[in-house]
Amino acid sequence: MREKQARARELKVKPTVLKLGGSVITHKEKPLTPNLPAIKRLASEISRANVSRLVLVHGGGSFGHPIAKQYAIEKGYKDQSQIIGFSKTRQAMIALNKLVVDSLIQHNISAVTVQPSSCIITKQGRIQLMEERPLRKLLEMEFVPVLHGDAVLDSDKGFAILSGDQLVSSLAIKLNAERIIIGIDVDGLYASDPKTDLNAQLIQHATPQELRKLQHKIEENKVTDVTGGMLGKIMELIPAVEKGIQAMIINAANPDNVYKALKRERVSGTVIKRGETVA
Ligand code: IP8
Repeated sequence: MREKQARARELKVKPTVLKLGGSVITHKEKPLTPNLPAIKRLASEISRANVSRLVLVHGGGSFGHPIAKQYAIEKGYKDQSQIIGFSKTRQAMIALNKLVVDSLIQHNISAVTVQPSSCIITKQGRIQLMEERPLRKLLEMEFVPVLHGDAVLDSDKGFAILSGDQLVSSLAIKLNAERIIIGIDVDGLYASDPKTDLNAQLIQHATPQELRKLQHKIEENKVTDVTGGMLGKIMELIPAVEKGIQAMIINAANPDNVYKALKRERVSGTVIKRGETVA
């Protein structure tokens, strides 16, 4: 009975899932270098927005990716020399997560880390098992759970890298989220790389079908991400969007964008939703 009442209460406010990209909270080109002013600013924006039922996920940036790449963790277990790399990748993510959560707490947000590697197992890199009960309970009690891309155990490959984006999509579906906000370091999804192409065009609206069609046109950016470039990350959102959850991709490096998106104020970016587009 109590369980039922709690579930009913929980459904009254659907959660918002916000991802802070690794390229925003770290200096991507300098290994193990956080962007502390950005972390602090984002914590302040999240605090000001004061959204109830918020789930935060952050990426790996220059903490998770270079180490995971060095030891080819995303390829799964091949030999013993990778084992220490798995530990180092996990530890780097814990270090980055601590900076994020410390800053959130300093801004009076009741943030609590939920380490994905402790509650998720993947199969060929895809989430196979997730213990979500602690997460639900945290939300019910108005905590802000903070998860992150992680090095996780994999039932086929031994281990794998779980991207924050796959996690966002999966969490949004499991928790019946209202919407997803993805904060990256450019204004949204472009038809070509805006960092190298001055004429790159921002895609303001897209449906999953349109994204699939665009897939062959959009250039993958050649970053050091072991979890794929921008397009791969965006494609991860499709299962959630197909369930009716709207996803918005915004530039979190621009002050106040995350605040505005959380408050449902106008922000330029890419909106991905099911059905007809106006673009
Ligand atoms: O930055 C990857 O998460 P992402 C996390 O969301 C690691 O792709 C450990 C590389």
